Amino acid sequence: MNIHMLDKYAKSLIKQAAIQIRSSFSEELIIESKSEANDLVTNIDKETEKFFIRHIKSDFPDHRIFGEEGFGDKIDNLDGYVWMLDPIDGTTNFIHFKKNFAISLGIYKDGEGIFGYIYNVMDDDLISAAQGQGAYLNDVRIPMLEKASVEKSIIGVNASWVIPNKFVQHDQMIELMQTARGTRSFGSAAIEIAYVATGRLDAYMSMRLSPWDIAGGMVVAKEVGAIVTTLSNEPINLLKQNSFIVSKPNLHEQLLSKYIILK
Ligand code: 2AM
Ligand code: CA
Ligand code: CA
Ligand code: CA
Repeated sequence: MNIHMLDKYAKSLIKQAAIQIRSSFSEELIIESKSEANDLVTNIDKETEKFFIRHIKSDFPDHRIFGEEGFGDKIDNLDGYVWMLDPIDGTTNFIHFKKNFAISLGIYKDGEGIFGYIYNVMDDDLISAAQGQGAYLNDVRIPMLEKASVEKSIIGVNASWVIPNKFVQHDQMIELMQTARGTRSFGSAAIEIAYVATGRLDAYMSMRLSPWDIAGGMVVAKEVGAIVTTLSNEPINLLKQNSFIVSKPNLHEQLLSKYIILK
């Protein structure tokens, strides 16, 4: 299969999975807790991951899958093709709002992002990117990002930033909140990265994300000129959890130099 067919195949799997997720609303949801009471998973997260794995394993036996719910492979290197999948990013939104959740998928080859997808299931918006080929919102090319000042920017952050943390001094966080035009929190890292890529948010940051939350979004971000690093301005390591910032280029520099000052 050539690389263009792989892209079409991945998009088709995403759309099929989404149809199953939407139709699940007519059935009773089974909700369980994972590591802690607020860390939820449903039967649909698991079934969706299994759906992808069943197809990928059958059609690409030498590809590996790194999925949140653990039905894929144990990944300790990025050799060959690795599909990084979050079957439902924003499970709490899925359960409570029945919207604002996404299928997040990155296809990597020897550690390089080849394809990235973020599919907002209920909005029917597919953000996709192929390495070196630009990024698209459905069939429309997403323009390269332009500059933004802190004063005119909307920053994606969630309420956990008010809790003392190792990434920012409290005073600097207050100053950032007072200076920025606004903040937003959408409850899905993948959707928030997609919003930065499409210019709706100017930056998004999180203290801890997993590879499947960000792998697809990183391919998209690169294609529109967004900068992605950890909050310590280091490259992301897709084999472990990382702190995370994605931003318009000049804003990334301003945020890290002026506001996000490691303790
Ligand atoms: P999830 O819905 O796939 O679990 C919510 O703020 C965002 O953070 C979602 O993208 C969510 O992904 C992710 N998230 C939730 N719990 C997390 C955890 N314990 N570690 C890392 N990311 C988490
Ligand atoms: Ca989860
Ligand atoms: Ca996730
Ligand atoms: Ca998930």
